[in-house]
Amino acid sequence: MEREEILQNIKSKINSSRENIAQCKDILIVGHLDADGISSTAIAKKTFEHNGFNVDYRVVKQLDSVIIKDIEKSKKDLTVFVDLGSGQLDNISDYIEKNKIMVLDHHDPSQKTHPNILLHLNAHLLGMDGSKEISGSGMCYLFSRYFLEKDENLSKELQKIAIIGMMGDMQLREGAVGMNKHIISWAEDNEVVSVKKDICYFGKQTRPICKLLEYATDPIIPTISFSPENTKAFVGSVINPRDNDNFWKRWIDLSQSEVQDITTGIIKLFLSNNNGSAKFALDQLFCETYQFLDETKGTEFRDVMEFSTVLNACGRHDRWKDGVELIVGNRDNLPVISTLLENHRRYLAESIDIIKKAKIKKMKNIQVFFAGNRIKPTIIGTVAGMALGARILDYRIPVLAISDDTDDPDYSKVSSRGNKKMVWKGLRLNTAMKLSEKFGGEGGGHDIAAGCRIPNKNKEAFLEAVDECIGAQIKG
Ligand SMILES: [Mn+2]
Repeated sequence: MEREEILQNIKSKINSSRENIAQCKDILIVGHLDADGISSTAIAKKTFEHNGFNVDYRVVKQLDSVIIKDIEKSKKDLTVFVDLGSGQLDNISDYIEKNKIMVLDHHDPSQKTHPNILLHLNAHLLGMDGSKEISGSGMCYLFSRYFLEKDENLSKELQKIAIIGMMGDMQLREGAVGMNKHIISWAEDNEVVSVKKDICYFGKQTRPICKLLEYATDPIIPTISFSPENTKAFVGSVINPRDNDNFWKRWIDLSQSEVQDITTGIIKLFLSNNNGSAKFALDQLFCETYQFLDETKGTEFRDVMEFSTVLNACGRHDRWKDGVELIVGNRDNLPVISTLLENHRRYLAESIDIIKKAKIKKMKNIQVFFAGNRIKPTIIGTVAGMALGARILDYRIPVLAISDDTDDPDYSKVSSRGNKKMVWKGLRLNTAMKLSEKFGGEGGGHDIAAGCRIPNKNKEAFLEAVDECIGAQIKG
């Protein structure tokens, strides 16, 4: 569908529910517990507060019956679900009978309608692919854009938050497409963000160059990744890694020719270790990167990838409130945030050690790691992805990491991770995780990273089915 048509459609949906929404005073926003959900929550909060509503908010891992009961106690005039809700409308029908709601989401929707659903803006129902063309934060931004009177400053702020959510939802991995691209172009026109092709690794603003390369995972740099000695020797052989004051240079401190020298050196390593052609190496190594122009260079908030990682850490360690405050511009809690990041890194390192010592079940096309209760379910996917990148696990096949479901002893949680190369060969982990539905579970996600819940009694059968499914994906 044409973009203008989609936007018109959104406008008219908002206009026809505007009066009903305006009659509500006290609002509860319920968002999803990841960087996109936290960004969505922040946009919705700003938007409603801007128009004088009383806003309360919370962020949840999933919208289940326990959470709904708890939400029901808060007795607000309107509940606004962001980055979740579209798919759960049938499950929460009792709640809808008694409470007015609205939903801003980009996940697969239910078609349910009810007079108490004042507005349901869903990417798919509007003709967009919610898995890559728009995030939850993007849906919230579009709502805000047409719900509020035009306000340049607020729009700039909200465009910025929308982009953090896109990154958090992994929709910018191959560059923005669809409505994401459109929102980013508005933000570029407003000098909110600058987009440039750069090395794809994490930490360009904050990590010393040796650390950035040592932790390079997707793609891994042959002989360099995870070897501090080799990394130091490599960097020292191509550039002077320290500046005039003897500080370690970060990626952003490098001159154009230093960037060139390092890149050429890395490409040579790829080629001499049989990792495909120079073009293939370059394609893997470079991607679109996004910088916020109002943030200080060298901080976690300048680079969108780093910013969204901060929010992820907030969500996963139960500090979502700090995350929301951080993006709405309250930086009083920065010491808390930096401690949180440090703890997050330590927790990841400890979890990697657990994987190193664990017994890995090898199947034909997947490998399985059983974590039990040793790694938090909110972190295990990240850890599994790192272990795959670091070649602690077999880097040629995806990993499924299985942990206890802390909410229900009869279930397990499965997090699966692949890498870019596997995706190019056809891997679609979201499709594989959706197989859980045949075994009494539920799941979904992205091609490169996805998850599900599965009843323990069907675990083995499910793993067999996934193994077969992924075998077929990669062959096909
Ligand atoms: Mn999302």
